[in-house]
Amino acid sequence: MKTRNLGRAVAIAALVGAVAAMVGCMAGTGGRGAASGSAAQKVYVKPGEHDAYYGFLSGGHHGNIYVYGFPSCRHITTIPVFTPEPAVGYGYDEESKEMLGGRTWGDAHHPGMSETNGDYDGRWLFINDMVGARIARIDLKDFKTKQIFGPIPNLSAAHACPFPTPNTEYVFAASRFAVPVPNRPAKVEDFATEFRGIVAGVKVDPKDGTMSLGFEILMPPFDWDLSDAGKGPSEGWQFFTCYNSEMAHDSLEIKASQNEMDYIAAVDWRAAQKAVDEGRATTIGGAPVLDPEKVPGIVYLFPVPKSPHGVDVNPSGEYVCASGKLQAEVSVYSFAKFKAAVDAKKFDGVVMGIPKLRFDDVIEAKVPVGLGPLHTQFDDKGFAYTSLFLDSQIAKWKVGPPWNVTDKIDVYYSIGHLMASEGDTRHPTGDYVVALDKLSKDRYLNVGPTHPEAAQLIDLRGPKMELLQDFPTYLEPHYAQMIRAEKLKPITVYPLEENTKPGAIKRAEDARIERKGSRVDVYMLAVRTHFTPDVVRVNEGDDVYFHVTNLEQDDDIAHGFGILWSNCNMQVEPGETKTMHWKAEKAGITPFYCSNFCSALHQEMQGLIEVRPKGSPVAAVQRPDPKQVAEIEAAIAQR
Ligand code: RUQ
Ligand code: CUA
Repeated sequence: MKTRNLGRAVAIAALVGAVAAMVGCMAGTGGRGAASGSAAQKVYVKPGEHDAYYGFLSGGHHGNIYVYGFPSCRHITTIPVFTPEPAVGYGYDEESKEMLGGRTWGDAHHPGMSETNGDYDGRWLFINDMVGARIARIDLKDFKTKQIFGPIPNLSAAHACPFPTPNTEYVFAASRFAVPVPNRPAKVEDFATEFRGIVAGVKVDPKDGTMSLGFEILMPPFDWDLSDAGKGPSEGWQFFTCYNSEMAHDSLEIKASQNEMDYIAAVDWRAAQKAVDEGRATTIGGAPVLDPEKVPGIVYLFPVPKSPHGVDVNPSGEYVCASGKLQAEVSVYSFAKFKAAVDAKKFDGVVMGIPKLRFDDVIEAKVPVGLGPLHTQFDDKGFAYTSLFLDSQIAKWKVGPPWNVTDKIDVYYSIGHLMASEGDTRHPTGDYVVALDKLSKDRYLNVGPTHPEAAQLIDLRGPKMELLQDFPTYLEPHYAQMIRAEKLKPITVYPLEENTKPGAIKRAEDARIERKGSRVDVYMLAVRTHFTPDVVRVNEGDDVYFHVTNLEQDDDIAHGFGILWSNCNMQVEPGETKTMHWKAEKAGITPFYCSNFCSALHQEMQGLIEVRPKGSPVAAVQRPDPKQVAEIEAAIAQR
């Protein structure tokens, strides 16, 4: 016991010393984590100071996006996307409810930052819902989900998605599971003849990011897995890996691992769009679908060993890297060789109308990285980093002769994706890579059988990779994006003068309750520390729509609006108006209140709904007491 205490005292003394040294060292680093020193110093961001990077981690089957700061590895916020979120009322107010379309989950795998000239431009973040074949757009001006596009017709799940093109002309989706197209009754034994895959090109409006369907291509019934956009010399092409070229419909873990080679499909998206514009598509399920048998020149196949997973184009755009899950190497293809073979029409047969190239005609190098290679990212010094699921390692290798592995680092445990800082762009920064590990096992305090996911920050700046920090995440990041913080300039309030929502009011004297039949519209103002009106009279059976405008223009002063005994709650941010429906089920009194702590008198920010018996006489328009209105106006003027 005594020795243990002594050991502890020594440890504490050492720690105090270390912290003192650290504080000394940190002076002048701007709190963004030191470039040299211990791992602790490198992730230390002084209280009150900001991280150098934003990280956007997909939430997997939690259906949202987690925002982290790096190098501190602090979880900053969660952006709800495909799943309702009661704290902010996402999926509770009318607009977000409509966007979700009644669905309450999604499986979010691959966040994709919008790009200009192949680099992150900080405008939008796209994220797929694999299971629902949908793509969402988050506006990085306010970190809010603005559009959910889909379900994309004919597509059964969208895993190879969204992977934006270098100027965000398109985001893509490809079906993970083959089904009949159009979907109709069929026998699963007829998989090879009746079923099809689909690649979809989803157009992105360059001004506001609005997505719409550009084209679809009928593909063989393989399981389309991952994607990446060509850049530089390969710009204009989109690459997709697949497994199950065996076209098995059961026992896939055995039957889909038989072929020596599966494929990468290379789609010429400009040619595909042109073919649609020329009217060469057939409409299936409302989508313009191109059949490669009838429209040649839009897609080609080349072989990849042993059930590939990730496909990643290097920063210069010269090489396409793919890893067979059951092959201990990364296959590096030369885009120039691919293009030359296509131009020379050097084909090795055709698969359902799609010309196939010879492996030897396109391969540039085979890099022996280790077991279970999945995904590859890049730095600014000509190196690539490949995650090794089976070895639980990251391998660093040289892109270019001698194509050798120069370093390896252990990760804990079973890494899936990895994310380097701006590591899938034309100009990676080469600072960090985050390992997104599938299993955390013993790395954290035991919280029962549902373990957290494990992520690890690794420094790339030295000659050898260095593990800096472990951090748990909630279920379940797949891919992520890391962008330099200075590229994002989010707003902190919604300017009131730009609020043109139909339900918005900006003065207390405009607060009112209007009735048309059994529909009641409440135009309500929320400002510290009052709802106007705070007494609402309705009749039993009424459909009440609360349009709540938060008049604040100060940072971080959001008001909540929650109604007792109901499923109704939302958060209204400074300058924002939100609408929420509430059904007056039962005569009696129903209180409502501000559910988001906003001020010293937050607790007083409440009101009453007087629900009268059905058919009680109520005025067509009710206005709050003029004296109360005058008080509120005076209070607003004083701020
Ligand atoms: S996957 S572990 Cu959904 Cu992107 Cu590769
Ligand atoms: Cu408004 Cu609390």
